[in-house]
Amino acid sequence: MSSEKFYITTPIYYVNDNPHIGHVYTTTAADVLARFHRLRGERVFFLTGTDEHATKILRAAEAQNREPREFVDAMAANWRKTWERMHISYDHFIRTSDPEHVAAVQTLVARLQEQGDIYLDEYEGWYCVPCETFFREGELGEGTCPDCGRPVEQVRQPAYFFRTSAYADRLHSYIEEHPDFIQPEARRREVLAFIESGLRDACVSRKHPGWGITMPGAAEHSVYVWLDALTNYLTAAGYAEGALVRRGWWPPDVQLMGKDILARFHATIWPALLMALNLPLPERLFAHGWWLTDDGDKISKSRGNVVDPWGAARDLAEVSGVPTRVAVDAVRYFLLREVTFGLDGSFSFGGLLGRFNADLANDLGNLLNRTLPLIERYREGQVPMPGPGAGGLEEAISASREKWAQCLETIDYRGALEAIWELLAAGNKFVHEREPWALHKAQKEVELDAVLYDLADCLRVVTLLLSPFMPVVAEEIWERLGLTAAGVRPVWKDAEAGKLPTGLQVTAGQPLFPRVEIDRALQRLTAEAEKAAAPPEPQEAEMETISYEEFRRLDLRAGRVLEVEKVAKADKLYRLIVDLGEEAPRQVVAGLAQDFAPEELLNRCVVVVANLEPATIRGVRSHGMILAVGEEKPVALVVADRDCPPGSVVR
Ligand code: ME8
Repeated sequence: MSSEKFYITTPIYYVNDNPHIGHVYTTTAADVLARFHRLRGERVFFLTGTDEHATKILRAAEAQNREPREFVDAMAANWRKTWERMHISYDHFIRTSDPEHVAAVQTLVARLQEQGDIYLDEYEGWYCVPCETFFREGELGEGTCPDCGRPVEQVRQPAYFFRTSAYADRLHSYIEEHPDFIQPEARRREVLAFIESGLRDACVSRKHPGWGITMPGAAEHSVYVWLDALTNYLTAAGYAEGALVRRGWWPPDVQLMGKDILARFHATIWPALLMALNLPLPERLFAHGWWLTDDGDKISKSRGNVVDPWGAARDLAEVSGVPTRVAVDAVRYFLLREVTFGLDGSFSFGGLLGRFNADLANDLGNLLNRTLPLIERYREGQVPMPGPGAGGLEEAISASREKWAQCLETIDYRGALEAIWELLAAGNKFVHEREPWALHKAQKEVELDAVLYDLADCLRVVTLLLSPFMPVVAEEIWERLGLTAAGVRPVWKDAEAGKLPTGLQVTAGQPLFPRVEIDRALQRLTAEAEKAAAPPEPQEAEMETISYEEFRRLDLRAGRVLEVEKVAKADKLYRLIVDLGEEAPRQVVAGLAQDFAPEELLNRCVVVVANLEPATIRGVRSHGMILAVGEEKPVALVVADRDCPPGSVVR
């Protein structure tokens, strides 16, 4: 890793839907590394953005009757908003529809055409739209996409190909000779095996759907969305302007992504492209695992089982009483602490609350709530002079800092957080053993000064080390320690014992992390969710009349129920997957669990309010409402009396 500059990237995300916890995971992980390198005083370029030319995006826009341009503009704005809310400190947000990027792709493709690395041939095979991936006959799993299991479309058309095969041997040797290039190790071996199984030339164009970047010199073809997307890393570093060297970012130091897009794309086509362009390869590709739902399904936009990270933060804020900004930091913390980076993990709100109580309210909260109030009580809020006997936590501080830095250099977030928590444990043990209250009672003022100084100093180092993970919380503690008012900036070289200026005025304030009663909190959220999902109360009062135009604003559709399952710990709620004839089936949460057994709902043709504003109910996203009749329980379901194609309009 270069010591002067640090270029880090996330994948650029498809904008057919809003971000979910998986995207937040990758982007937060990148954010932590970016902040870590900034803390060390390096020049950092942190890139993220949106991938906008996919077929599924065109279809999502069409499904909403919107112009693709207007649709992607609105969606890209949502993604930026999410990154703002999640405290993501990106340096550049790239969109594949940026004119600068379109120019970069066309320059790159034209150059590869000229040198014969991109050539025209005929493609015959299959295409999976949700995965935006080409497959050959033998690669299909029972006639469906081998990656996601959904139906594929047959494609036979003249198409352009990139000569990946020509670089296979070079790439294989490169990966063997550079063991750090692809991580974790298990993924590196998978990639080597994938290359050994034979790399075919990649199809890099599609028949132009009227949306996407046009192939240079071939107006009837558009550039395949993956070639378009991968180029973003070059665009942002100055490729189109011929400024790659001048800007000095190239090559990326770390590229993060999920394991789904490593072997087929980032570890093969991508480095092969760079080899063809004679450009240095990224220093390191790190593929992390998947966040799964409680029942082991991958969380995915296309599958509709989205966990909304902002919703989770808001729920946490609601049940704990902390400001949402603090809750966001707690979600960031949870994501990187819960699972070793590289492995799969499963997300549950109860798990988040558990860590909130144990790690934040207890361990971090204890050190805070002991140190600052004691300084207020015994020293009128002024950090005392250290004097003789101070430095009792010096060893713990230096061990923690070393481990933390080493872990972050090797992209081990969990290890880095554990290092901080070891220091917290040492700090809490120190209070317990030195008993500042007893020193006060015995009027051992010099010793008390030393203990209070050491504790505040320890808290300062904890805050520095925590700041890449929980930037808002770190700012808050920094302020309470009086460091902000004293104009002290958090810098890496100060992560040592004894660097706390004396005479600072500290403020204890309210506890940052009040303990949450987990069972009560879950019950409360469930009750609210049930209320939100319950059929509306029948209206006694006379209803206002509405015009036909007003009625037409309701988008009522026939939907086929594909899956039904109970929402965990919610007696009345079902999570249903409903086919509305759209590209991806919808997920709807409905309060029908006490009225119907799942099999009574399965395959029924129900009526859905399709344009109801999506809501997150108990961390489960619900998009649409199923209509039912009646005040009496059980309610009756509104169904079509014969089979209708999903998506049919109800008038
Ligand atoms: O693949 N768990 O975009 P995408 C963990 N546009 N991470 C997850 C996840 C999950 N359940 N689901 C998604 C694309 N991710 C392309 C990339 S790059 C040149 C083009 C994260 O919107 C993970 O990083 O489908 C994964 O690789 C990425 O989101 C896929 O996002």
